[in-house]
Amino acid sequence: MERFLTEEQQMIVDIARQITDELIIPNRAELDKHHQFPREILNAIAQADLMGLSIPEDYGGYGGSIFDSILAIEEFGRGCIAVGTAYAASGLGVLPLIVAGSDEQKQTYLPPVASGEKFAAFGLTEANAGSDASGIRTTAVLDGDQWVLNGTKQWITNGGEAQIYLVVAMTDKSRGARGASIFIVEDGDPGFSCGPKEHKMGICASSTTELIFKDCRIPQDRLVGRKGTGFITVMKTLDSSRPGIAALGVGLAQGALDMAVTYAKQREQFGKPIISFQAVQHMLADMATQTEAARALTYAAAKHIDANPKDMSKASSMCKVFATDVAMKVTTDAVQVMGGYGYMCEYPAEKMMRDAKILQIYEGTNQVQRNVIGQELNKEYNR
Ligand code: COS
Repeated sequence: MERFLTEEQQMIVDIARQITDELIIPNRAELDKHHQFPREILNAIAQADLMGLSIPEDYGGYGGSIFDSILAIEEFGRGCIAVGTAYAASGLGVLPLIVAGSDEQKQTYLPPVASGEKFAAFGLTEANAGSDASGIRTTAVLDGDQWVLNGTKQWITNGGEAQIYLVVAMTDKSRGARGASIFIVEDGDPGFSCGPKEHKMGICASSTTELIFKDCRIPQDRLVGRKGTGFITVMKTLDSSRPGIAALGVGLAQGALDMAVTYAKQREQFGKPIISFQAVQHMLADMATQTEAARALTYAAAKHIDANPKDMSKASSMCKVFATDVAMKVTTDAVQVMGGYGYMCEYPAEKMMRDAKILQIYEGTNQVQRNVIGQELNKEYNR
Protein backbone atom coordinates (compact mmCIF):
# COMPACT_ATOMS: atom_id res chain seq x y z
CA MET A 1 0.00 0.00 0.00
CA GLU A 2 1.09 3.61 -0.64
CA ARG A 3 3.15 4.89 2.29
CA PHE A 4 2.96 8.61 1.47
CA LEU A 5 6.66 9.23 2.10
CA THR A 6 8.56 12.41 1.26
CA GLU A 7 11.40 12.23 -1.25
CA GLU A 8 13.96 12.18 1.60
CA GLN A 9 12.09 9.42 3.42
CA GLN A 10 11.87 7.35 0.24
CA MET A 11 15.63 7.80 -0.13
CA ILE A 12 16.19 6.42 3.39
CA VAL A 13 14.04 3.40 2.50
CA ASP A 14 15.84 2.86 -0.80
CA ILE A 15 19.31 2.96 0.77
CA ALA A 16 18.28 0.68 3.65
CA ARG A 17 16.56 -1.67 1.19
CA GLN A 18 19.70 -1.97 -0.93
CA ILE A 19 21.84 -2.78 2.13
CA THR A 20 19.24 -5.33 3.24
CA ASP A 21 19.04 -7.05 -0.16
CA GLU A 22 22.76 -6.99 -0.92
CA LEU A 23 24.36 -7.50 2.49
CA ILE A 24 21.90 -8.63 5.14
CA ILE A 25 19.80 -11.29 3.39
CA PRO A 26 22.76 -13.08 1.74
CA ASN A 27 24.69 -13.22 5.04
CA ARG A 28 22.00 -13.68 7.71
CA ALA A 29 22.12 -17.48 7.89
CA GLU A 30 25.89 -17.61 8.42
CA LEU A 31 25.85 -14.79 10.96
CA ASP A 32 23.09 -16.60 12.85
CA LYS A 33 24.82 -19.97 12.72
CA HIS A 34 28.14 -18.63 13.99
CA HIS A 35 26.62 -16.10 16.43
CA GLN A 36 28.71 -13.50 14.66
CA PHE A 37 28.23 -9.80 15.33
CA PRO A 38 27.41 -8.06 12.00
CA ARG A 39 30.25 -5.54 12.24
CA GLU A 40 30.84 -5.27 8.47
CA ILE A 41 27.17 -4.70 7.74
CA LEU A 42 26.99 -2.03 10.45
CA ASN A 43 30.06 -0.40 8.90
CA ALA A 44 28.27 -0.36 5.53
CA ILE A 45 25.22 1.20 7.21
CA ALA A 46 27.53 3.82 8.71
CA GLN A 47 29.13 4.50 5.32
CA ALA A 48 25.65 5.07 3.91
CA ASP A 49 25.19 7.70 6.66
CA LEU A 50 22.31 5.91 8.34
CA MET A 51 23.83 5.44 11.83
CA GLY A 52 22.96 8.94 12.98
CA LEU A 53 19.46 9.19 11.54
CA SER A 54 17.85 10.33 14.79
CA ILE A 55 20.88 12.20 16.18
CA PRO A 56 20.50 16.01 15.96
CA GLU A 57 22.40 17.75 13.15
CA ASP A 58 24.34 19.90 15.67
CA TYR A 59 25.95 16.71 16.93
CA GLY A 60 26.87 15.14 13.61
CA GLY A 61 23.60 13.33 12.86
CA TYR A 62 20.95 13.57 10.16
CA GLY A 63 18.50 15.23 12.55
CA GLY A 64 15.65 13.01 11.47
CA SER A 65 12.42 12.21 13.24
CA ILE A 66 11.49 8.97 14.96
CA PHE A 67 9.43 8.25 11.85
CA ASP A 68 12.53 8.66 9.64
CA SER A 69 14.53 6.26 11.78
CA ILE A 70 11.85 3.54 11.89
CA LEU A 71 11.80 3.45 8.09
CA ALA A 72 15.41 2.24 8.08
CA ILE A 73 14.84 -0.10 11.03
CA GLU A 74 11.85 -1.71 9.25
CA GLU A 75 13.95 -2.44 6.16
CA PHE A 76 16.81 -3.96 8.18
CA GLY A 77 14.21 -6.00 10.10
CA ARG A 78 12.88 -7.39 6.84
CA GLY A 79 16.30 -8.93 6.30
CA CYS A 80 17.32 -9.92 9.82
CA ILE A 81 16.18 -8.54 13.15
CA ALA A 82 19.51 -9.45 14.78
CA VAL A 83 21.17 -6.87 12.53
CA GLY A 84 18.25 -4.50 13.08
CA THR A 85 18.55 -4.98 16.83
CA ALA A 86 22.29 -4.21 16.86
CA TYR A 87 21.59 -1.09 14.77
CA ALA A 88 18.62 0.10 16.83
CA ALA A 89 20.34 -0.65 20.16
CA SER A 90 23.13 1.79 19.34
CA GLY A 91 20.48 4.45 18.76
CA LEU A 92 18.77 3.44 22.01
CA GLY A 93 22.10 3.70 23.82
CA VAL A 94 22.48 7.40 23.08
CA LEU A 95 18.79 8.32 23.50
CA PRO A 96 19.20 9.17 27.23
CA LEU A 97 21.92 11.63 26.17
CA ILE A 98 19.62 13.21 23.59
CA VAL A 99 16.82 13.37 26.18
CA ALA A 100 18.80 14.65 29.17
CA GLY A 101 22.51 15.07 28.40
CA SER A 102 24.45 18.34 28.65
CA ASP A 103 25.69 20.10 25.51
CA GLU A 104 29.25 19.05 26.39
CA GLN A 105 28.25 15.39 26.79
CA LYS A 106 26.39 15.51 23.48
CA GLN A 107 29.40 17.13 21.74
CA THR A 108 31.66 14.39 23.08
CA TYR A 109 29.57 11.27 22.65
CA LEU A 110 27.05 11.77 19.83
CA PRO A 111 29.28 12.51 16.78
CA PRO A 112 31.27 9.24 16.95
CA VAL A 113 28.01 7.26 17.24
CA ALA A 114 26.43 9.22 14.37
CA SER A 115 29.42 8.41 12.17
CA GLY A 116 29.47 4.75 13.21
CA GLU A 117 33.01 5.05 14.55
CA LYS A 118 31.61 3.97 17.94
CA PHE A 119 28.60 1.92 19.04
CA ALA A 120 26.45 2.54 22.06
CA ALA A 121 24.42 0.37 24.44
CA PHE A 122 21.80 0.97 27.12
CA GLY A 123 22.23 -0.73 30.51
CA LEU A 124 19.04 -0.94 32.55
CA THR A 125 18.01 -4.57 33.14
CA GLU A 126 19.34 -6.60 36.06
CA ALA A 127 18.76 -10.13 37.35
CA ASN A 128 15.94 -8.91 39.59
CA ALA A 129 14.88 -5.80 37.69
CA GLY A 130 13.29 -6.39 34.29
CA SER A 131 9.66 -5.27 34.12
CA ASP A 132 10.17 -3.60 37.50
CA ALA A 133 12.59 -1.04 36.10
CA SER A 134 12.89 0.92 39.34
CA GLY A 135 13.97 -2.21 41.26
CA ILE A 136 17.59 -1.98 40.11
CA ARG A 137 20.37 -2.61 42.65
CA THR A 138 23.46 -1.29 40.88
CA THR A 139 24.71 1.65 42.94
CA ALA A 140 26.66 4.80 42.18
CA VAL A 141 28.31 6.64 45.07
CA LEU A 142 30.17 9.94 44.78
CA ASP A 143 33.71 9.66 46.18
CA GLY A 144 35.60 12.96 45.84
CA ASP A 145 35.25 13.92 42.19
CA GLN A 146 34.48 10.42 40.94
CA TRP A 147 31.41 8.19 40.86
CA VAL A 148 31.99 4.62 42.02
CA LEU A 149 29.66 2.06 40.42
CA ASN A 150 28.97 -1.43 41.77
CA GLY A 151 26.58 -4.06 40.43
CA THR A 152 25.76 -6.18 37.40
CA LYS A 153 23.53 -5.48 34.41
CA GLN A 154 22.03 -8.44 32.57
CA TRP A 155 21.09 -9.17 28.92
CA ILE A 156 22.52 -5.95 27.55
CA THR A 157 22.27 -5.69 23.76
CA ASN A 158 25.57 -4.64 22.10
CA GLY A 159 27.41 -5.63 25.31
CA GLY A 160 31.08 -6.21 24.53
CA GLU A 161 30.70 -4.59 21.10
CA ALA A 162 29.84 -1.04 22.17
CA GLN A 163 32.30 1.58 23.32
CA ILE A 164 29.78 3.84 25.07
CA TYR A 165 27.33 2.55 27.71
CA LEU A 166 24.49 4.54 29.25
CA VAL A 167 23.98 2.84 32.60
CA VAL A 168 21.21 3.29 35.17
CA ALA A 169 22.28 3.10 38.83
CA MET A 170 20.78 4.01 42.18
CA THR A 171 22.23 7.13 43.75
CA ASP A 172 19.69 6.98 46.60
CA LYS A 173 18.09 3.59 47.16
CA SER A 174 15.67 4.92 49.77
CA ARG A 175 13.91 7.07 47.15
CA GLY A 176 12.90 4.21 44.79
CA ALA A 177 12.26 5.43 41.24
CA ARG A 178 13.33 8.95 42.27
CA GLY A 179 16.72 7.64 43.43
CA ALA A 180 17.89 6.41 40.02
CA SER A 181 20.44 8.25 37.89
CA ILE A 182 22.09 7.64 34.50
CA PHE A 183 25.83 7.52 33.85
CA ILE A 184 28.08 7.31 30.82
CA VAL A 185 30.55 4.45 31.09
CA GLU A 186 33.22 3.94 28.48
CA ASP A 187 34.80 0.71 27.35
CA GLY A 188 38.11 0.58 29.24
CA ASP A 189 36.96 2.45 32.36
CA PRO A 190 38.64 0.88 35.41
CA GLY A 191 36.43 -1.69 37.16
CA PHE A 192 34.13 -2.15 34.15
CA SER A 193 33.94 -5.36 32.15
CA CYS A 194 31.46 -7.31 30.00
CA GLY A 195 30.54 -10.96 30.56
CA PRO A 196 30.69 -13.65 27.85
CA LYS A 197 28.12 -13.55 25.05
CA GLU A 198 24.83 -15.23 25.99
CA HIS A 199 23.47 -18.09 23.87
CA LYS A 200 19.96 -17.21 22.78
CA MET A 201 16.97 -18.79 21.02
CA GLY A 202 17.06 -16.16 18.28
CA ILE A 203 18.73 -12.92 17.15
CA CYS A 204 21.96 -14.90 17.51
CA ALA A 205 24.06 -12.45 15.50
CA SER A 206 23.37 -9.71 18.03
CA SER A 207 25.51 -9.51 21.14
CA THR A 208 23.97 -9.89 24.60
CA THR A 209 26.18 -9.78 27.70
CA GLU A 210 26.33 -8.77 31.33
CA LEU A 211 27.89 -5.44 32.26
CA ILE A 212 29.92 -5.88 35.43
CA PHE A 213 30.89 -2.97 37.68
CA LYS A 214 33.39 -3.63 40.47
CA ASP A 215 34.35 -0.34 42.10
CA CYS A 216 34.17 1.15 38.63
CA ARG A 217 35.42 4.74 38.85
CA ILE A 218 34.24 7.35 36.40
CA PRO A 219 34.58 11.16 36.40
CA GLN A 220 31.87 13.19 38.12
CA ASP A 221 30.79 14.81 34.86
CA ARG A 222 29.57 11.47 33.46
CA LEU A 223 26.25 11.88 35.31
CA VAL A 224 23.52 12.47 32.70
CA GLY A 225 20.94 15.07 33.72
CA ARG A 226 20.26 15.79 37.38
CA LYS A 227 20.84 13.19 40.08
CA GLY A 228 17.60 11.28 40.79
CA THR A 229 15.96 12.00 37.42
CA GLY A 230 17.19 8.78 35.80
CA PHE A 231 13.91 6.86 35.95
CA ILE A 232 11.95 9.54 34.10
CA THR A 233 14.72 9.73 31.47
CA VAL A 234 14.56 5.93 31.13
CA MET A 235 10.79 6.05 30.62
CA LYS A 236 11.11 8.83 28.00
CA THR A 237 13.92 6.89 26.31
CA LEU A 238 11.83 3.73 26.07
CA ASP A 239 8.75 5.65 24.90
CA SER A 240 10.88 7.01 22.03
CA SER A 241 12.57 3.72 21.17
CA ARG A 242 9.61 1.29 21.24
CA PRO A 243 8.32 2.31 17.79
CA GLY A 244 11.69 1.01 16.55
CA ILE A 245 10.89 -2.41 18.01
CA ALA A 246 7.47 -2.22 16.35
CA ALA A 247 9.25 -1.43 13.07
CA LEU A 248 11.46 -4.49 13.48
CA GLY A 249 8.22 -6.49 13.87
CA VAL A 250 6.71 -4.95 10.72
CA GLY A 251 9.87 -5.65 8.72
CA LEU A 252 10.15 -9.21 10.00
CA ALA A 253 6.48 -9.90 9.24
CA GLN A 254 6.95 -8.47 5.73
CA GLY A 255 10.00 -10.67 5.14
CA ALA A 256 8.10 -13.77 6.30
CA LEU A 257 5.06 -12.88 4.17
CA ASP A 258 7.21 -12.32 1.05
CA MET A 259 8.82 -15.70 1.57
CA ALA A 260 5.55 -17.55 2.24
CA VAL A 261 3.80 -16.13 -0.86
CA THR A 262 6.79 -16.88 -3.10
CA TYR A 263 6.91 -20.43 -1.74
CA ALA A 264 3.15 -20.98 -2.08
CA LYS A 265 3.30 -19.97 -5.75
CA GLN A 266 6.12 -22.44 -6.47
CA ARG A 267 5.21 -25.43 -4.30
CA GLU A 268 2.91 -27.87 -6.06
CA GLN A 269 0.69 -30.45 -4.40
CA PHE A 270 -2.21 -32.38 -5.93
CA GLY A 271 -0.93 -31.05 -9.30
CA LYS A 272 -1.37 -27.34 -8.47
CA PRO A 273 0.60 -24.55 -6.74
CA ILE A 274 -0.56 -24.55 -3.11
CA ILE A 275 -1.52 -20.83 -3.37
CA SER A 276 -4.52 -22.00 -5.42
CA PHE A 277 -5.96 -23.71 -2.32
CA GLN A 278 -8.26 -21.51 -0.30
CA ALA A 279 -6.91 -22.81 3.03
CA VAL A 280 -3.48 -21.44 2.12
CA GLN A 281 -4.87 -18.26 0.54
CA HIS A 282 -6.76 -17.42 3.73
CA MET A 283 -3.62 -17.78 5.82
CA LEU A 284 -1.68 -15.53 3.42
CA ALA A 285 -4.56 -13.03 3.33
CA ASP A 286 -4.53 -12.73 7.13
CA MET A 287 -0.73 -12.44 7.21
CA ALA A 288 -0.80 -9.63 4.62
CA THR A 289 -3.67 -7.78 6.32
CA GLN A 290 -2.06 -8.01 9.76
CA THR A 291 1.29 -6.81 8.42
CA GLU A 292 -0.30 -3.77 6.75
CA ALA A 293 -2.27 -3.00 9.93
CA ALA A 294 0.89 -3.23 12.03
CA ARG A 295 2.70 -0.90 9.63
CA ALA A 296 -0.16 1.60 9.64
CA LEU A 297 -0.28 1.73 13.46
CA THR A 298 3.51 1.92 13.78
CA TYR A 299 3.75 4.81 11.31
CA ALA A 300 0.83 6.62 12.95
CA ALA A 301 2.35 6.15 16.43
CA ALA A 302 5.79 7.37 15.30
CA LYS A 303 4.26 10.46 13.67
CA HIS A 304 2.12 11.11 16.77
CA ILE A 305 5.21 10.89 19.01
CA ASP A 306 7.23 13.19 16.73
CA ALA A 307 4.43 15.76 16.91
CA ASN A 308 3.57 15.27 20.61
CA PRO A 309 6.74 14.53 22.60
CA LYS A 310 4.85 14.99 25.86
CA ASP A 311 2.26 12.36 24.99
CA MET A 312 4.24 9.34 23.88
CA SER A 313 3.48 6.40 26.19
CA LYS A 314 0.19 5.02 24.91
CA ALA A 315 0.97 5.30 21.19
CA SER A 316 4.44 3.86 21.76
CA SER A 317 3.15 0.86 23.73
CA MET A 318 0.27 0.27 21.30
CA CYS A 319 2.49 -0.04 18.24
CA LYS A 320 5.07 -2.14 20.12
CA VAL A 321 2.53 -4.64 21.38
CA PHE A 322 0.53 -4.89 18.15
CA ALA A 323 3.36 -5.09 15.63
CA THR A 324 5.39 -7.57 17.65
CA ASP A 325 2.40 -9.85 18.27
CA VAL A 326 1.77 -9.68 14.51
CA ALA A 327 5.41 -10.59 13.81
CA MET A 328 5.11 -13.67 16.05
CA LYS A 329 1.87 -14.75 14.37
CA VAL A 330 2.99 -14.07 10.79
CA THR A 331 6.35 -15.83 11.18
CA THR A 332 4.63 -18.83 12.82
CA ASP A 333 2.15 -18.97 9.93
CA ALA A 334 4.97 -18.66 7.39
CA VAL A 335 6.50 -21.81 8.86
CA GLN A 336 3.07 -23.49 8.62
CA VAL A 337 2.59 -22.49 4.96
CA MET A 338 6.03 -23.88 4.17
CA GLY A 339 5.39 -27.10 6.11
CA GLY A 340 8.44 -29.36 6.43
CA TYR A 341 10.60 -26.86 4.53
CA GLY A 342 9.55 -24.18 6.99
CA TYR A 343 10.76 -26.31 9.89
CA MET A 344 14.19 -27.08 8.41
CA CYS A 345 17.17 -24.95 9.47
CA GLU A 346 18.28 -24.91 5.84
CA TYR A 347 15.55 -22.34 5.05
CA PRO A 348 15.07 -18.90 6.65
CA ALA A 349 11.51 -19.37 7.99
CA GLU A 350 12.51 -21.15 11.22
CA LYS A 351 15.05 -18.41 12.06
CA MET A 352 12.37 -15.77 11.52
CA MET A 353 10.04 -17.57 13.95
CA ARG A 354 12.83 -18.00 16.54
CA ASP A 355 13.83 -14.36 16.13
CA ALA A 356 10.27 -13.05 16.44
CA LYS A 357 9.88 -14.21 20.05
CA ILE A 358 12.28 -11.66 21.52
CA LEU A 359 10.22 -8.79 20.11
CA GLN A 360 7.43 -9.68 22.56
CA ILE A 361 9.92 -9.67 25.44
CA TYR A 362 12.59 -6.99 25.16
CA GLU A 363 12.26 -3.22 25.63
CA GLY A 364 9.32 -3.97 27.92
CA THR A 365 7.30 -7.17 27.70
CA ASN A 366 4.02 -7.03 25.84
CA GLN A 367 2.30 -7.54 29.18
CA VAL A 368 3.95 -4.33 30.51
CA GLN A 369 2.87 -2.51 27.33
CA ARG A 370 -0.74 -3.55 27.94
CA ASN A 371 -0.43 -2.27 31.53
CA VAL A 372 0.81 1.09 30.25
CA ILE A 373 -2.04 1.33 27.70
CA GLY A 374 -4.59 0.39 30.36
CA GLN A 375 -3.24 2.95 32.83
CA GLU A 376 -3.26 5.68 30.18
CA LEU A 377 -6.87 4.84 29.28
CA ASN A 378 -7.79 5.04 32.95
CA LYS A 379 -6.21 8.52 33.17
CA GLU A 380 -7.79 9.73 29.89
CA TYR A 381 -11.33 8.76 30.81
CA ASN A 382 -11.00 10.54 34.20
CA ARG A 383 -10.34 13.86 32.49
N1 COS B 1 7.19 9.14 30.90
C1 COS B 1 7.50 10.03 31.86
N2 COS B 1 7.38 9.73 33.18
C2 COS B 1 6.94 8.50 33.51
C3 COS B 1 6.60 7.53 32.55
C4 COS B 1 6.72 7.90 31.20
N3 COS B 1 6.43 7.05 30.22
N4 COS B 1 6.19 6.41 33.18
C5 COS B 1 6.27 6.66 34.49
N5 COS B 1 6.72 7.93 34.70
C6 COS B 1 6.94 8.59 35.97
C7 COS B 1 5.68 8.59 36.82
O1 COS B 1 4.89 9.73 36.55
C8 COS B 1 6.24 8.63 38.22
O2 COS B 1 6.68 9.96 38.52
P1 COS B 1 6.50 10.57 39.99
O3 COS B 1 7.41 9.78 40.87
O4 COS B 1 6.89 11.98 39.83
O5 COS B 1 5.04 10.37 40.33
C9 COS B 1 7.51 7.79 38.11
O6 COS B 1 7.88 7.82 36.72
C10 COS B 1 7.28 6.35 38.56
O7 COS B 1 6.22 5.86 37.79
P2 COS B 1 5.43 4.50 38.16
O8 COS B 1 5.09 4.52 39.62
O9 COS B 1 4.34 4.32 37.17
O10 COS B 1 6.58 3.43 37.92
P3 COS B 1 6.54 1.87 38.12
O11 COS B 1 7.73 1.51 38.92
O12 COS B 1 5.19 1.40 38.54
O13 COS B 1 6.87 1.33 36.63
C11 COS B 1 6.50 0.58 34.36
C12 COS B 1 6.10 1.55 35.53
C13 COS B 1 6.08 -0.86 34.61
C14 COS B 1 5.76 1.14 33.16
C15 COS B 1 8.03 0.67 34.12
O14 COS B 1 8.74 0.09 35.17
C16 COS B 1 8.44 0.01 32.81
O15 COS B 1 8.36 0.59 31.73
N6 COS B 1 8.93 -1.27 32.90
C17 COS B 1 9.46 -1.96 31.74
C18 COS B 1 10.90 -1.63 31.63
C19 COS B 1 11.49 -2.19 30.40
O16 COS B 1 11.11 -1.82 29.30
N7 COS B 1 12.45 -3.09 30.57
C20 COS B 1 13.08 -3.72 29.44
C21 COS B 1 14.53 -3.47 29.43
S1 COS B 1 15.00 -1.94 28.92
S2 COS B 1 15.77 -2.21 27.15
